[in-house]
Amino acid sequence: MDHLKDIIREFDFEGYFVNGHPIQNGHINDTYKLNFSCEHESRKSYILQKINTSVFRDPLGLMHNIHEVSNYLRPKLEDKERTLQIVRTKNHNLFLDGKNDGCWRAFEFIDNTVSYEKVTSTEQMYKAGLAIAKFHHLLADYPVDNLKITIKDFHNTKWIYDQFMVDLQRDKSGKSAEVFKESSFFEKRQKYFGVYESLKEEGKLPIRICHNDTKFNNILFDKKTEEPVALIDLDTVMPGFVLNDFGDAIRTGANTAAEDEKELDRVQFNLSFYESFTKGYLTKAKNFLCQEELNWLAYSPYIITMEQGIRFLHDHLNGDIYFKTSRKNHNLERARNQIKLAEEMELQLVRMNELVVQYSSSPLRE
Ligand code: ADP
Ligand code: GN1
Ligand code: MG
Repeated sequence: MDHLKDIIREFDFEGYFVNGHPIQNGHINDTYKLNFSCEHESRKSYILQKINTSVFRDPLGLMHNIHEVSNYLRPKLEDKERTLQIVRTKNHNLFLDGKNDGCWRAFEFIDNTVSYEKVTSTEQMYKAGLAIAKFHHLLADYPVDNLKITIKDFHNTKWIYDQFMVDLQRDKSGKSAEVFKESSFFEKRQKYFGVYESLKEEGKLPIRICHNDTKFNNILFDKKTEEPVALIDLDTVMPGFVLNDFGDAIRTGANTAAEDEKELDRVQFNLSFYESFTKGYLTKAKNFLCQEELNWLAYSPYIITMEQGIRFLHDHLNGDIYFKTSRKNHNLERARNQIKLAEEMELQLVRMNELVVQYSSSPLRE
């Protein structure tokens, strides 16, 4: 951690720096947990992150969003619930622009919590569904235009697919032939990619403040009570479709294997986990979702799983410049994993939709 000492000194942390270690479960930023010693032998921990500025090109806009949203949420939370608390620099800035050393920001560490890489019970899914619905509900009155767009077209699946196709056809990397099977999978399912945007154009799908990265490990649960405590990783909080938040939590939570599991037989879709999450989410969200959101809810895990598969495959073609990788063909393996998961979901779409109808008491989609 010696190389971080100059960075650490710039932040308004309480106490004396004792030690720290990297946390390596995210694909985007470089994250460290720092431990400090305060008066009366008490300890305090912080999160220090190097913002990935190739992904987030406007760090000030990004920190503005986190500052805005967390401040808006904090007074509305219940006793044991938390949101990110930014630790400012000694110059009172929301982040440190270390020029050649990159951009850094810090948060209070949310203690006594765990994040699950793999979900182990229907209860965890149910509670996560409730927590995400609550997040949407609490932000429903927040003025949408106050937030910056941190990544344009972040969940515009059609745009993501089109960009992928451009690079596939250019074949700069010479890998296009190798991914023929995978790219054909997406090509055959293109009709799903522009649905939300078209509905928005027709005025049928509302834009709401969403998290946009509801990967299961972005939810912190209380170690003891196993209740959700916080939704972290607020880098992509911005206007969007709730369908993406619903879908992404299921994409990650209801996969029976890790996102990069190579043994594809292990990649199954856990329908009970889907049901529990849907039940939890709709318990709260059925009161504010519109009919078109309900119509597409069951399809949203399927669509975002394909979107994620395209993103991984595209990064493989581009030479792994976006998602962190730790082995050769890592992104290709992740893409294949998402394709397998999408195939598994495809078999269950009718049942998935029936469950939405059941838990929302909405009329059956045509
Ligand atoms: P990335 O954008 O790279 O995914 P995250 O912001 O999700 O980075 O952080 C990575 C991990 O660090 C999280 O999954 C969580 O385990 C931990 N973490 C991040 N922020 C906090 C926090 N404020 N309190 C406790 N743990 C945190
Ligand atoms: C990234 O930051 P992290 O690891 O929580 C990515 C998500 C992907 C996810 C796939 C800003 O999330 O969109 O779904 O990897 N975040 C960004 O694992 O691109
Ligand atoms: Mg994360």
